[in-house]
Amino acid sequence: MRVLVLHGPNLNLLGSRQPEIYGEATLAEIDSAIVARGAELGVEVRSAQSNSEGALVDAIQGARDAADGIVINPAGYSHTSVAIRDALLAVALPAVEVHLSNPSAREEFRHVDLVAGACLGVVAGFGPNGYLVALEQLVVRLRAAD
Ligand code: CA2
Repeated sequence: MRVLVLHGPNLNLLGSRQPEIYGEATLAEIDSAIVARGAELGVEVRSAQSNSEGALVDAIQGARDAADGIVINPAGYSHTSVAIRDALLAVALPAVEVHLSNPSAREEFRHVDLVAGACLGVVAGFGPNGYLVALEQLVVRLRAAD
């Protein structure tokens, strides 16, 4: 079983800025924890980060032949991107959305999420642990569908 983990814009800055909102873990540390949990679950995890909407769309399209499911933190694009939503719907792979913070408890513009409706569910507000929960629940659904 193969899972693609996608991180959206600015998440490459994790650990260096705004730790009061996003925590102190770096993206590399988060990715290592996801890969380690994947290994425990018998799942091969690949991850990628991009600041570009088009690159994220390309990665989702590429996952059609390279992954069984997707964990995605679309970051700021969650609130604006019809293109990422359409890409997820087009590839029709099971996906789980993750947010480190809880966008519903933040500014009103973060309350709109265009990507969530293309996902099985959303994990938000639990910091890096949210990625592990998202991976675990994605794997539960993939195994149930086998
Ligand atoms: O809470 C999340 O995971 C978000 O997806 C993060 C996005 C934000 O636009 C969403 O509303 C919620 C922002 C990512 C910015 O990441 C930074 C990391 C470190 C320092 C500055 C920004």
